[in-house]
Amino acid sequence: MSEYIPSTAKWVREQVELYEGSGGTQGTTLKESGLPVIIVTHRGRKSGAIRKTPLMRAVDDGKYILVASMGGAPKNPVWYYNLKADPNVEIRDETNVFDMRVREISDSNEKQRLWDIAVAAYPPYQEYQDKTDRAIPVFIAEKSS
Ligand code: F42
Repeated sequence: MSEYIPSTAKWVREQVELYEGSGGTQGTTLKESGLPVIIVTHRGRKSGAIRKTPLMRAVDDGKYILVASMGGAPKNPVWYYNLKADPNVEIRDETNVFDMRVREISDSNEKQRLWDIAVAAYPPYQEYQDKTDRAIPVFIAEKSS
């Protein structure tokens, strides 16, 4: 069983600990925004370690939209590369945990459709995209079992 290596970002590490430690009953929103958050458990592509990444919850027809926004930073978050290397993830949505498989959306029309749903769920995504030349990647996560 690979070890879990927490995020290097304290606030992220603490949210994961509260969220999972409470069985998905606490720490399930983004700070004062009150907007819902999910936890994506994935595998480090170099370490093979278990990694856990909170993301905003955006759902389309039972599938989760994962937005590698990283606050509009010029570079993709590292978890983006982990998901590309191993698409099999676990998503915790409050008290529900699902085995899912992710795929990056490359079709521009489909990406725009999902992007609009994600922005409706978390409006700052649009500000992040507006402030960077990086095309913020979007994944869809579908139930694998
Ligand atoms: N980030 C988003 O991009 N989108 C969101 O919607 C979002 C929402 C959100 C809500 C709550 C919250 O607490 C955090 C939220 N975040 C959101 C932040 C998100 O959880 C991540 O912290 C952020 O996206 C940065 O992800 P990251 O994977 O770049 O994390 C860094 C800080 C990190 O943990 N780096 C590790 C380190 O040691 O530097 C490496 C992690 C890793 O995966 N290593 C790989 C391995 O093999 O283990 C190797 C990777 C490689 O290729 O080098």
